[in-house]
Amino acid sequence: MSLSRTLALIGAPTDIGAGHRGAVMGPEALRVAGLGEALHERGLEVIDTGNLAGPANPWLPPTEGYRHLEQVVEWNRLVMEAVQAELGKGRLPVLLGGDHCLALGSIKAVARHCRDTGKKLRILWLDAHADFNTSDVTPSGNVHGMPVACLCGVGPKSLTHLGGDSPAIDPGVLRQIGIRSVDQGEKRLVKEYGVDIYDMRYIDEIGMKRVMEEALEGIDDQTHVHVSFDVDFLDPSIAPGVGTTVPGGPNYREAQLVMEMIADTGRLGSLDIMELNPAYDDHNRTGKLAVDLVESLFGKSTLMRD
Ligand code: HAR
Ligand code: MN
Ligand code: MN
Ligand code: MN
Repeated sequence: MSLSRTLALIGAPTDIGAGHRGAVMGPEALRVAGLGEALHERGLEVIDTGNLAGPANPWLPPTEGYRHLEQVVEWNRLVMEAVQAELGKGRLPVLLGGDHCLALGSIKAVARHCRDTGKKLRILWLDAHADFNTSDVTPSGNVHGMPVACLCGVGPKSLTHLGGDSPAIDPGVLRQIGIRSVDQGEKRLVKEYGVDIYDMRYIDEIGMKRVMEEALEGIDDQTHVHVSFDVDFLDPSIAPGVGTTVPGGPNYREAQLVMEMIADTGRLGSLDIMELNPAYDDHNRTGKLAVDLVESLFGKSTLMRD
């Protein structure tokens, strides 16, 4: 990672795609936990672009399999435009969520940037969930369970065609790590689309080091690595501050190793920090842990190996 990189923090305060209220407070909790200062101390230039201003959450039941689709589209459009603008300035965008439906807008912009600059895209999706639901199979209608499907071209046209191109990505660029909650119909879809999933069973069996070696294989100096970090990736015993905890996630050291090994590639080009929900947290403990892990993602522990 070249330390001359300028990071742009983009706040997206909304829980429009979630099943619990509270991720709307995520960006501020990350700031209060010292995200900007910690990255600045790492020698990076950090510009906080403030918060995007999208529609309020009307908190309605699903219609035709989606909750708040119209507002989800609008928030994703704002995110896509903001991420695109920062990439265009040569900055590394850091999206502060907000719920994970917004990864659609973020990755739409990143995928286009890669096409325009001839870079190879690799997406590391750190999550307890596969987020590959559709309106037909979703148990909830919550769009934060659908962004990966939409990115692969499966979903409502207003999301799959956001920004004009569909599908945004080939499923082959995805590596999902930490997965342990996949709904019945969703299982069939991830198999059909061939999503590369490193689930907790596989992590238990071969260990995080080998998992990451496999997930990072093929990354070279022409690769743009995008990390979509859903904080519910982490075990709830260390990260209670999310709406949808799932037991049996990576522990502190496993999560650090994930971040350290990504840092070692030197190819991180964009980042989402999603689903932090201060309403469920304990004195911003999960926010502080997210900051600690993101510091490692930007090379905090690399000096120890020099
Ligand atoms: N799979 C469930 C659903 O679609 C829960 C999805 C929860 N998703 C997130 N992001 N919190 O990963 O409703
Ligand atoms: Mn997610
Ligand atoms: Mn999740
Ligand atoms: Mn790039």
